[in-house]
Amino acid sequence: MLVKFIRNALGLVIVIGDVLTRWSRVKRSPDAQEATDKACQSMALYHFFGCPFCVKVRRTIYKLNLPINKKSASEGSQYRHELIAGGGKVQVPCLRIQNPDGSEQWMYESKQINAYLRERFANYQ
Ligand SMILES: N[C@@H](CCC(=O)N[C@@H](CS)C(=O)NCC(=O)O)C(=O)O
Repeated sequence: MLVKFIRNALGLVIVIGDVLTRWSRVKRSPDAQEATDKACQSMALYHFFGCPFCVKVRRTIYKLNLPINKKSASEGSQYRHELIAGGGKVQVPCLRIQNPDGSEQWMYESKQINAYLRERFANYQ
């Protein structure tokens, strides 16, 4: 109970710190942003609100100006079941990527997700 409270309080502090230190985000031409928006429709981020690893990925998503759908995987959420069914475990952040051939990739690890997003959207300017 106390541990949960401390964890939630710390999470809130991290989220507030994140929001207060978000500077500029990538600006694209209307055509490039449209292509970006379309590409993002094939992705979803499973996350917890106060998880520091999720904050790290959400910051990258914000900076790269990516309208990726965010799904809370907290206890009791329907998306938690989606995450387990698709990815195989409850660990966040997890990026679901739908490939053009219909197959899905469930990418865990904040470092890998950030590297993937930076590389994939580097040329969407
Ligand atoms: N190495 C992972 C760590 C991710 C991690 O530890 N996430 C925690 C939340 S902060 C988690 O999913 N825990 C499972 C749970 O709480 O059920 C990363 O960088 O993404």
